[in-house]
Amino acid sequence: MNDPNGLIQWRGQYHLFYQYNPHAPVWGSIHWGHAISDDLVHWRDMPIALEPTPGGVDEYGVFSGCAVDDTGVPTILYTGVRMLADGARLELPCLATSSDDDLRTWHKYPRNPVITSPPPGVDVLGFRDHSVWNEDGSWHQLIGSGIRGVGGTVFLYRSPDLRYWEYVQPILIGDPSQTGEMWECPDLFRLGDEHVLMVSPIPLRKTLYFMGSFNGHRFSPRSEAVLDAGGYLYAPQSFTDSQGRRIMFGWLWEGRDESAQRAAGWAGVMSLPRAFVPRTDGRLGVQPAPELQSLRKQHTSLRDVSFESQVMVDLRGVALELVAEISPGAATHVGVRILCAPDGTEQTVIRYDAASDLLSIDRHRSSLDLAVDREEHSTHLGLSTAEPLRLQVFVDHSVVEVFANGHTCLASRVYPTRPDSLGVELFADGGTARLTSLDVWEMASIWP
Ligand code: DQQ
Repeated sequence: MNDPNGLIQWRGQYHLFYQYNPHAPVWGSIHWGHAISDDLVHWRDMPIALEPTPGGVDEYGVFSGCAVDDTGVPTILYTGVRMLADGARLELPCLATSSDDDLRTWHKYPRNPVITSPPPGVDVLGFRDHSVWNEDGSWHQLIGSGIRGVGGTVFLYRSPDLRYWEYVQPILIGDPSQTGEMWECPDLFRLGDEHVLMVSPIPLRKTLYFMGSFNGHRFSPRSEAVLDAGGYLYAPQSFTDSQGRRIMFGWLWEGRDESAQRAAGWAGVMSLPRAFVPRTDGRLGVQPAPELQSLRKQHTSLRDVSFESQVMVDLRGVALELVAEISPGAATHVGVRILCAPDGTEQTVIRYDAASDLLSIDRHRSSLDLAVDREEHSTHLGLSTAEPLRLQVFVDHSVVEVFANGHTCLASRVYPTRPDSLGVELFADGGTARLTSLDVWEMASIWP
């Protein structure tokens, strides 16, 4: 699987569609897979929702798109892709509707594509992926693109009925030296008093977000940042649920090579659902969906401990949630080691460097398999002087997701080889740190 698609809460159920190759665990022959959940945690696999139509405008693939409620009719806008004789890809917006409550069956609009070409006179690098919403009685659609030699861009269209679209203009054009040449998977939403625009630029291999204002035809960015600094999250999509929350999923790609993916028989996972929350300090607030707490099982905790060197945690495992609040104090580095072998030959280190204010995931010793990714990823956390490090870490076999201080995320992939690489420990280097609280839970499986 790759990108999340068509996120929508319909008749009380959450629907997660996703880019899916049913034939092999590598990218290709793109269909839409489908899963349903009542609680964002437990999912039911559904039959394939959309497949390429031989001889149709999407015969090469049904690429990414989104879902909307068209006054009671669930409607998808996706990218239909066809190969041209010269080997170039023709990417055009297509529409499909469903008439069953589980959104199992989709009917492609017979007059697809709903937009027959990119904006005239513009030399585009791609024209795909959709963000659609209704405002002031009219439908708005964003399409990801890039203008050759100019930069990544997001085009805006408007429509009275989702079928007839009028081109408006680019809402934002990036600087190719900073933000890549083509923007995949644009997603625009309001959060508090501001707007957030996410894009996944080629060739950056990470997702950027801009915070700023959208006035109906142009987006004015106030700030720009990386959505997840772990190096694995890409092509996220968000939607508003019935509680008014803005929930996001992202694709986490693999950190092992194609032969290992073929041997495993699968590749790619969804991130945990994340909720965006407005903040007053100008940053984008992100937290794991609180529903995940329903998976908490066996628990251990520690309160108010001063420590230097290690503190062993008496819970071990490959499916854990850890919540810690640590004041570095005199320590130069503090953090947590997970998936540790008893002799330390395998371990993944989540480390905060107080002097440089860098939070990192260090995978140099994550796996004895030398073929998997092992480079470190880090980001500035922006802690103020007295602010403690607040970590929430989810470990799920090869997936590690770190949430820090309500605004910083690093998702990573690790592949320990030893069955006893299960240990958890806190550490402080170079001085005494203070642990205000630590809670660790073993997490239940989401599968019956
Ligand atoms: N994945 C899809 C595209 C999108 C890309 C194809 C991003 O629609 O641009 O599988 O990962």
